[in-house]
Amino acid sequence: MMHDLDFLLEKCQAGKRMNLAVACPYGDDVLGAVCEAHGRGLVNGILIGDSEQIKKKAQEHHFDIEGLTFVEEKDDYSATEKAVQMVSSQEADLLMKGLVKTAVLLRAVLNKEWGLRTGSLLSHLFLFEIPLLNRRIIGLSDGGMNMYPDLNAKVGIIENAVECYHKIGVDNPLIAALGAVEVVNPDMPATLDAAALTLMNSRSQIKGCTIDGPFALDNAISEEAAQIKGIESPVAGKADMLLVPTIESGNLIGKVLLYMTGGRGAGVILGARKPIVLTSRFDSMETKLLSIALGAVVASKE
Ligand code: COD
Repeated sequence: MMHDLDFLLEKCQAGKRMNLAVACPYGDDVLGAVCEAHGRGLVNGILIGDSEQIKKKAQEHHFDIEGLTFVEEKDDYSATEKAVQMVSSQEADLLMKGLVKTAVLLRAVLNKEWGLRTGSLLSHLFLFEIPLLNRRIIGLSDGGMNMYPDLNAKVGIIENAVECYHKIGVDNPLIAALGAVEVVNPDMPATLDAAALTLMNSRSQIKGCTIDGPFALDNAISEEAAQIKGIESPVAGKADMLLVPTIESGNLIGKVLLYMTGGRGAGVILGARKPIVLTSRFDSMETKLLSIALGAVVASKE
């Protein structure tokens, strides 16, 4: 069980400095985080957009832009395209979303000619550090990209997450497939998928992790709750990652953890040629910095 996300900053600092291409960094949130990450030596920041506007914003907020690279692309679509192309041509090692709509960036990433597709499913993984659980780290997928994943997509989501866990040093992540209850109920498709995934894992169709489910959220994260329900499982109460059934359930759990429990997090899109750092405007500077570090650690191991 991991605690405290600061290890990501340490791992990132100790590794090779990755080149981070940021599309449209006009918001003070992303620009501030990139300047901070660059200043700390975590990444080399490449800012793609209207340079004048970016510099003005940096000046307004006293951000240090010393050493950052500027690539001039005034139009948002061209800047997004350029940022994606810099990653596909290996001029940059990872991508970050600035002040551009998530769907616009993701569509550019999925572009068949110059995007970052690999043939695998792309999915979003968020690692949360939860103060109420002694800063325990719990991952969650997918609350950011795949809306209503079927069983096949859930396999893809798990495989992406497992690869990421291995890269950050967790050799056998414990994955809880969530539903509303901890028993299989044929009227609740999420519980059927959870049972199928558990069997696929036990028959080595999905490797590198231990999957169990269905679980309700409480018995996935609390050993006491699991005990009260009489659930015996290596994952019950100890889950490293929660596989959620829909984007709404994942997004809601994530927002509760970040904004109602004072937690921090780190989120990236996996399964593309390189990781994509995707944060929301309201995320704290720490969450953005940790997300950059997570992306850079994953990129450095590819
Ligand atoms: N992985 C790999 N390929 C994909 C994926 C994926 N997750 N999703 C779509 N594709 C491919 C399809 O196979 C197809 O070839 C092409 O992309 C277009 O597929 P569509 O028509 O289903 O995709 P779009 O363009 O309508 O939508 C793709 C988005 C990623 C934009 C869409 O799924 C989306 O908006 N997701 C939610 C993102 C969001 O709003 N997140 C906010 C919460 S933070």
